[in-house]
Amino acid sequence: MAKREWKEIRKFEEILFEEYNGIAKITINRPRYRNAFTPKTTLELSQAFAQCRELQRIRVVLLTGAMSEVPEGKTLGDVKHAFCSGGDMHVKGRGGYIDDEGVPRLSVLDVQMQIRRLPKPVIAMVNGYAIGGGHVLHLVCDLTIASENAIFGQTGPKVGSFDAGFGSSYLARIVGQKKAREIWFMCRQYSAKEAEEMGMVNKVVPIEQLEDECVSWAETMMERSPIALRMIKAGLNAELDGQAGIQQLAGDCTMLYYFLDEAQEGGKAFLEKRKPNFDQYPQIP
Ligand code: S0N
Repeated sequence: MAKREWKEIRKFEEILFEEYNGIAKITINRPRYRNAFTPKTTLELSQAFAQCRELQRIRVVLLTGAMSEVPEGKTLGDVKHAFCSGGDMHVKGRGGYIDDEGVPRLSVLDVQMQIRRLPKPVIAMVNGYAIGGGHVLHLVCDLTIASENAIFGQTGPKVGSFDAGFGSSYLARIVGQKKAREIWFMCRQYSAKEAEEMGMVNKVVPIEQLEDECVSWAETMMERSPIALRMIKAGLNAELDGQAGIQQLAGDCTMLYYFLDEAQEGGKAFLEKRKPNFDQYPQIP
């Protein structure tokens, strides 16, 4: 693995938020619990994704989980790691995951929406277990690159939870209805290779090469037109997200329209108390 200096963007308690050459890396940092998320983790994830949207220098985001400690004499591949094992069972209560004020929350849903709506590519860098709500998190990312040791699966019906939103319907769009039902009804675990064959994973690499591979994909996408990528992401979402998806795509069209003289003319004419002259602009067939 190439040695690269990730620089901290902001300090959090349960995640790491770093950047390197235009790439942000968000790491769920609870390896003791296989990177299960609490309401604090999801709040911090939301804040980091919001900042990724604002920071113009950030072009691609990687989402991953902190690696477990590797004892002396062992290699990365000898040890179990996790991307994310879903909601933290220690704080699962009535109505959701209980935050420090005693309020039940399902705030990972907000994080899922933020990832989908972020106008920049998000790569899930899956370095181990992607289970339960952790599996949904990788699904909603634009791309998934996994290490050979990664394991994918759902546990909901075994442990008293379910995600019938993106975790089911978007899963079915990717792997098909029969397979999606198998994944949820049977609660089996699948290897990275099987996940790749199902179309849930873009590429599988040895764990030592995982970050290099993700950075290389990010760097390739950074050579592409950001607005082209943004519009493609919005279009792919719109096909599935109904009016909410059209709103997102239409919003991007409005942004582009505001760059035109034709749009500026309307506002200028209003302020100058005259009739707008839209005839001066080309009417392309
Ligand atoms: C990941 C698994 C398979 C790893 O197994 P392994 O390697 O044998 O490790 P363990 O010994 O099991 O784990 C090591 C330590 O980590 C703790 N731990 C693991 N996962 C969790 C977790 N999710 N919560 C809390 N602790 C966890 C272990 O307990 C162990 O600790 P110690 O050493 O003290 O024993 C395996 O760990 C596993 O199967 N984990 C559970 C996976 C799971 O079922 N996750 C929850 C699934 N449900 C959700 O994610 C809920 C989603 C949800 O609620 C939702 C639905 C719709 C809309 C919104 C939401 C929402 O979440 O907000």
